Amino acid sequence: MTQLETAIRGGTVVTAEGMIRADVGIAGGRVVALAESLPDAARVIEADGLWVMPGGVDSHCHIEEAQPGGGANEESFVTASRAAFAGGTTSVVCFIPQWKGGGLLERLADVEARAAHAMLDHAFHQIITDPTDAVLERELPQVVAKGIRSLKAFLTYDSMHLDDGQFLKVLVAAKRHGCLVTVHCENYAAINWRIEALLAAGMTAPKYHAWARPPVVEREATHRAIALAEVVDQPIQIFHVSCVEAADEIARAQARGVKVWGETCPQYFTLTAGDMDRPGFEGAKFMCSPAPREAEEHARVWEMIRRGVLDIVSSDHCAFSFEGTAGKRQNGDASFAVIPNGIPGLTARLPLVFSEGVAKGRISPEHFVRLTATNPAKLMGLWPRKGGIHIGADADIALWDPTRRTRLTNALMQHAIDYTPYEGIEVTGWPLRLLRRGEVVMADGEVSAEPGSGRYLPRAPYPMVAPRGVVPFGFDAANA
Ligand code: DUC
Ligand code: ZN
Ligand code: ZN
Repeated sequence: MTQLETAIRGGTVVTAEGMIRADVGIAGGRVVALAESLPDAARVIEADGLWVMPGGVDSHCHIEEAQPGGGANEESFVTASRAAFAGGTTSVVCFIPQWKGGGLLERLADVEARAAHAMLDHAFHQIITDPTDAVLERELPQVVAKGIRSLKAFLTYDSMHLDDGQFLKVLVAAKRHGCLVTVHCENYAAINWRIEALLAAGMTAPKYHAWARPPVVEREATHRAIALAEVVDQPIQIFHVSCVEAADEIARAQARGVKVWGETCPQYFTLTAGDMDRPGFEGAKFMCSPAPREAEEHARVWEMIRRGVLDIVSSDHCAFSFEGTAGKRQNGDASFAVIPNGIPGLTARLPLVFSEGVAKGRISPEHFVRLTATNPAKLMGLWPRKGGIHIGADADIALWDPTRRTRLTNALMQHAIDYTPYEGIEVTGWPLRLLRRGEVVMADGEVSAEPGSGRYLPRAPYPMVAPRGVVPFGFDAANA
């Protein structure tokens, strides 16, 4: 047998398929042995009473994303790595922006330079906001050649939204290049119309963020995104599904055989529209898009998770501090329409899914692993290297105490942000230790990785995002 560098002994290994009592042997940063009992290794980690689970894969995080007006998200690749490790996550997929009127390649170079400081392993989605022929024909092939195999489309926001014609162009380009398309689904015109009316009526407080973008605008855009993807025969993932109305659209399409996947986030089963109505300006701390819904929606989201309609839980970590020049209050107590959208969640994601899901008996431990590690790794083309504990996989392993109770505080998040929307929530289940490629990068909350030790994860073509070969009248307009 290969000489073991590390043996994790005495724990219960939890994977997407099952739970078994097994020791895990690690060499060269990979899992090389799974056995009832392993011989001594250079280092032995005792895991009696603990669950040995794959490190989390968070396939939707905004990290150090540069802004057109200068500056970048407060969360740097270093602080985000610390936050992720503190919560049991070892890999992320984050974003390369495109600014309207600009190209892809200059932004790619900038992101690569920033990500060189990461401790996390990381891959990228390419955001497309301006799908000109030059961008799609000359630049996109170079982006794909770098191993970037998912494109992100926004159907709302002034600075990012695509109309139907532009969205179709992105779908076609993705189909030609073997990429997944991920989509932010909300109706642009309807939201802007409601924002104008709310502001004109003097309804400016943070809680009106939810009033501006009710579930129907999410449902409509989800339906339209799926329909257009179906016309092109291009697989898509619907990002951050907040409500059953939108999830129902996904379920219907899945039943027709369409290749569409649904992601949700912890904010949609823990936060509510009522949180945005907290006294003073506090509500801004809970503002993200889509907006958190009424409390009754939480059980419906869980039902969609249980059914497998929503098969990934990401954080959509898109963090702005409350105070400070780039924060939620950068414009003072201004209207909801100018408060930056997004909340931090990289650290809290796994404990919240575990606590609300496994500890409350809504899902099995195996389902937890699927939602938070295996499914994102598969859908993003990172499997079998990431997302599981099997021979040959990177030894990204979290040791969980499934019974430990923890009250969430901002200090525990270890991010660069001055608040957490989850302050005070008590969770059951917590990661005590984390290995990234066999190296202990977190022990009892102490993060020890070196900046720059994270690896970029280029993605090769993968069959999961291949088109079905079903197009209207058998005529493939994307390849005519
Ligand atoms: N959509 C995202 O995907 N992330 C942050 C903000 C948003 O609207
Ligand atoms: Zn979005
Ligand atoms: Zn996002």
